[in-house]
Amino acid sequence: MVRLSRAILARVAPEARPLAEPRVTGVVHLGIGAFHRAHQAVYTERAMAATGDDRWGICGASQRSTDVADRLRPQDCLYGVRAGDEARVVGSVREVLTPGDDLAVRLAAPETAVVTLTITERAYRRGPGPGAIGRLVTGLRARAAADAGPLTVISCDNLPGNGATLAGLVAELCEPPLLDWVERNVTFPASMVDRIVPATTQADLDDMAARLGVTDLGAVVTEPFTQWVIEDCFAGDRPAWDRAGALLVSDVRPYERMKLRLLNGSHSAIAYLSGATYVSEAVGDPAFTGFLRRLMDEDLSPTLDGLDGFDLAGYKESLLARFANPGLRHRVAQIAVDGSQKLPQRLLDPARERLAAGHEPRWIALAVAGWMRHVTTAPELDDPLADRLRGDGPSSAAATVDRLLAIEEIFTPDLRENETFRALLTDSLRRLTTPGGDLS
Ligand code: CS2
Repeated sequence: MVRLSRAILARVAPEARPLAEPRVTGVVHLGIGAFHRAHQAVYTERAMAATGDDRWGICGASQRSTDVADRLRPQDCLYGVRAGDEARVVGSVREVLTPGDDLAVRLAAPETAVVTLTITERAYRRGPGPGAIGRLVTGLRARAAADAGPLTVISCDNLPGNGATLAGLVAELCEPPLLDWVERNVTFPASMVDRIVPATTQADLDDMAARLGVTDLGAVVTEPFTQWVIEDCFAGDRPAWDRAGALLVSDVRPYERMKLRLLNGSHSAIAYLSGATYVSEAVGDPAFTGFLRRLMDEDLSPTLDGLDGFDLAGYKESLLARFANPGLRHRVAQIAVDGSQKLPQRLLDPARERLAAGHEPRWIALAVAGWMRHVTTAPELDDPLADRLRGDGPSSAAATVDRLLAIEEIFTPDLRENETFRALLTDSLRRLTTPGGDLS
């Protein structure tokens, strides 16, 4: 079968062809994985289609490998997105850079007005080596030297206050004159992104080929639902993302907390407790769904505020329906990765708030104990703190809880010293690791 490219687009059904053909690259994206291709790239394409403003082509950079470049370059950067039963080719990406390519030259181009990032939670750790944020700063330095104008840098990673967090890490890497330029020319809006995008499988590629009638090695499969809430503080020009369904608001925090805690917190609980292979399988079990409802209703929802008039009950029901989507083969193992970087904002912040208010977050403790069991027993652990998490051989539940609670990058002192929390964790871990243990 012929490979997808601009030259053969006429073979693709008209309703499945790209909505826009950008003329200029106006957006640089760091971390061009499946999530970006199914989320921001789709918003950007729709924004161009809605306005006819074709200056917002995307230059996507990979952080670690040449895989995405190898897949997309032969296809003129075109790729298909299937959401539910609808599949079509997205046309907003114009260029893919590998880790070895010169990203700074793109960041210093005057046509570039916006940078977006999906570099995953672990990229925001202070660590050795330049990393994605180092590459961004190198680009900012080139842009300042070229006097190429203002820039908006939007973190699209699942972290609370992601804009301010990124701004802080960038500032740490800037020398004073550059810092001064950044303060005057660059903004870092916070944003909340939501769309479930499982890793693409060979079966997904085969399915896309059957639907499009051409081979597409860059295809992604996602759900119909999509959401993007962006803090409205742009330094300069931007794609009309609001015309594509994005919400521009003055305060992202209420949305961000709701999504990080209810969606991502439930996801992590599923990953560490369900024993299922796929998320949909986990929520097919009424007893497990009962647990998820209690986690959301009793431990997580009471920590949310600023949502007056918002239908929180409806939101929670819609989450369970999204998780149950049988068309999404979302592996729990994909969610279980990097737990040390995910747990704090998803489950530990709400636990701390519940404890401070005098409550016992027992469902959160059960999920955290599930993570403790996972990190001490999983045959392979994909986590930047893996060596410290694993421990050295079997130990009692109490000893495991003590050892893991002592890891300062994950647990703040107030949680570590909270006897109620420690007892809940120890009790939960004991029951989880006792054959036939009762989780209710
Ligand atoms: C998931 C997220 O892998 C994970 O940790 O919880 O990727 C989740 O699917 C997205 O945030 C949904 O918007």
